[in-house]
Amino acid sequence: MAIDVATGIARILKQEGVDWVSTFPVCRVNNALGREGVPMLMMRDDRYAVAVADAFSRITGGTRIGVCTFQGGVNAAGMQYAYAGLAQAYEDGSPVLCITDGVPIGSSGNSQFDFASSMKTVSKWFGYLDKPERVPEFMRRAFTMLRSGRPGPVILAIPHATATYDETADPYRPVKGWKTAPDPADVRAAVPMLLQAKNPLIYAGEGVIYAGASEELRALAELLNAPVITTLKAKGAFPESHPLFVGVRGDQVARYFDKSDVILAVGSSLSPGRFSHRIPDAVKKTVIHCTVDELHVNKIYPTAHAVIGDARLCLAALRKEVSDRTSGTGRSASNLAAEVKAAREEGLARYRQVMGSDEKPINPYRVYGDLMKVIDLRNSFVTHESGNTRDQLSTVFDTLIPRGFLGWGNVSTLGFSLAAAIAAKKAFPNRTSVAVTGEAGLGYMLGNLEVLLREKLGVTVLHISNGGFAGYGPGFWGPGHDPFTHSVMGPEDVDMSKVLGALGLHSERVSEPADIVPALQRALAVNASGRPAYIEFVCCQYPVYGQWVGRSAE
Ligand SMILES: Cc1ncc(C[n+]2csc(CCOP(=O)(O)OP(=O)(O)O)c2C)c(N)n1
Ligand SMILES: [Mg+2]
Repeated sequence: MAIDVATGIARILKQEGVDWVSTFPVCRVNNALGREGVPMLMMRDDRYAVAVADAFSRITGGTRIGVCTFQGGVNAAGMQYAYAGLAQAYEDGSPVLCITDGVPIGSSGNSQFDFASSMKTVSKWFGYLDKPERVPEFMRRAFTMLRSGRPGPVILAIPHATATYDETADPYRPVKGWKTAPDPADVRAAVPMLLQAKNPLIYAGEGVIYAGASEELRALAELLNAPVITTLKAKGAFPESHPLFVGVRGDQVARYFDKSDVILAVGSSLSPGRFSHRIPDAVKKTVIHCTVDELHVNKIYPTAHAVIGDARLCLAALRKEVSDRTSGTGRSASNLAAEVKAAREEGLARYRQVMGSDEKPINPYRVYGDLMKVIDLRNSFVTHESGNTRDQLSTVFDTLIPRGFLGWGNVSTLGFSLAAAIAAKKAFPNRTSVAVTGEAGLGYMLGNLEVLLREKLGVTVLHISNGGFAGYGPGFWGPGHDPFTHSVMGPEDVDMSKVLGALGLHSERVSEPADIVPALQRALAVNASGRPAYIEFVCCQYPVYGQWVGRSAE
């Protein structure tokens, strides 16, 4: 049975359980998606088309693959704009599938910008479909890469979407994805170090979420009696109400990093960046690195032992070994849990205080504190923006379930929060979905807010409106910091709630601290009937939050 390439791809996506595809036109595969009944979530620019699909893969921990299409080929305008989204997905290791038109044979080399080589720098695999009958082969390979090993984007370029092939010649069967289990010898070598440690510490990365390993992490932490720190992207991998949870950042995190003698890093590449910790005095500590990617071993710090494999299988193997060696009793550590809990409370005290603040303009922490009171923390999704909302929320937001909060951004690209909130609504329609942004993030997302209305997505955008880029204020990064690029029009100059109200969102502007809770409740109520909401909180600038350990001054 002869079918065209685009139809073949659309049918395979359906076989792979893909329910919708995000897009910004034009891409030839879209015609087949429409004909084959695959709904398209049309964003208002190409970067957001990528970002929504990327966020969907992240939020579902890779159990459901986000797919997007955008313009490529000889007029790769869409691809040039989508590049920002691709770079972000690649940087953060998100298993998103991107489909675009390829440059047809006979037209290569005509433009200045080299499509293929640029795509290769931001993908786990860039596939150029040079023959129509290779559709099943390429799709199999794509989904194998998307579901196995270290996650990352896959890009397929389709130069001739209307070329035909025989669909029955190589019938497509969905790909399951494979996990690797650790070498038992490595597990046996690692466990004595953990048991003999004076102050072991678990540093958990996003690999724990992709592996669905939160339960195993909790069980091992309890058995080892070890405090747990998570990375920004893994926030929520460990229940933050647990007495062994130290935090993501802040004074108590620094204290436990300093104090540790053995660090079990799991599901993290251990790459110190702008929004992660640098392990202090790492050469004097014993680092046990549990990772799916052996090329991350000895990347930055000397690795004493590596346990290579899927985080869930590694944690399960370590737990069994610890249990066997201790007759099930684990490592005793007297009142460690109470100590950790007290240290966390102490570290958070200054923020908890401002969470109850009545000051005007409103302190942003008051908004976060009230948000935590209003939403069901076990049935909600909240995400931050680049800027103070990231730094503040990742310091204080209580995340009780995996992906109850999405931390993102090894480098953090403004505007991603809206894409994440949309993806969360698609992944979990019954969960409250909230994006918290400053004015910079809002500027990026403005054009895409129409999507919420058109698609009836009950998402709430909370704007910490403080008239400037609070992290870029005069002197914030010490003497010599450039204060010239800080101020924008603020709440005295423009009422953004009117702007977004005119667009059709339920919108409010809140200046009184006492009005925060009722305004949030009204927003969530309209969300329940599929109407998006926007609340502008007239806030002060308050660039105060927990620090990353060992980050050099810039
Ligand atoms: C695409 C992109 N360009 C530049 C930056 C650098 N950047 C990070 S935060 C920020 C300003 C944030 O200000 P605002 O949104 O007002 O938040 P506030 O910190 O005031 O709450 C900028 C320019 C970035 N993160 N992403
Ligand atoms: Mg601001």
